[in-house]
Amino acid sequence: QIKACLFDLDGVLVDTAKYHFIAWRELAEQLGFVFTEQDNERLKGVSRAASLDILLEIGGLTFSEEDKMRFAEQKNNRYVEYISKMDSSEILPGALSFLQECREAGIKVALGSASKNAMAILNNTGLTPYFDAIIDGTHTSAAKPDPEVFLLGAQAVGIAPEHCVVFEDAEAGILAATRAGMRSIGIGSPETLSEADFVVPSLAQVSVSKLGEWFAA
Ligand code: B16
Ligand code: MG
Repeated sequence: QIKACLFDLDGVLVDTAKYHFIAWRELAEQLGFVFTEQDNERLKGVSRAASLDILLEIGGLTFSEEDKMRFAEQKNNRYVEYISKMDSSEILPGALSFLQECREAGIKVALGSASKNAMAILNNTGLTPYFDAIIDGTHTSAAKPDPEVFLLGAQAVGIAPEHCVVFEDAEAGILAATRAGMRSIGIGSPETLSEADFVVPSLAQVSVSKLGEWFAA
């Protein structure tokens, strides 16, 4: 039986991937190469530092740690500019009503995001009050597919991993859920999220009664 829902942020509750993409593309342009939307897929769910390493690999460039820190900071400043303008209209379809439904059903709700900007995004979109616990990139030491972020979330809401379900749009996040001993629902396409227990296009296809059907045991 499901007693807690753990949500990834980017790609599940809000579409911040587009802002990450614009900010990374600007950096690539400045460094003299083209960064495509397809390249951007590789950065989903990946930490900021690891994202920069992938970007530089695509550009075939090597830099000192000092330069890399500067680039990461520059990208983040641009990203923060975009997310500072976000509001509730950028919450993805089905997210708000499902969060509400979870609360009414007494199911615990936690965030498990790699982002260090998660608090600003939740506050600007008005999502903060829906969460019993918020675990983000400022609380973790290991990135997905390490299960740390979800294990901390489960611990914070006091629910055992076998009663938790994770909602994720990234393959690394689904792996993290499995390694945490939790169920998982992929948000996106079944091809990229083949390890998930179930895959749906968005949270609009999810409800508390569906959870009961899917995870009856
Ligand atoms: P920041 P999630 C992840 O968020 C994004 O998917 C990923 O593209 C990003 O690099 C990462 O957060 C770090 O974000 O630079 O804001 O710390 O999907 O785990 O909610
Ligand atoms: Mg994500």
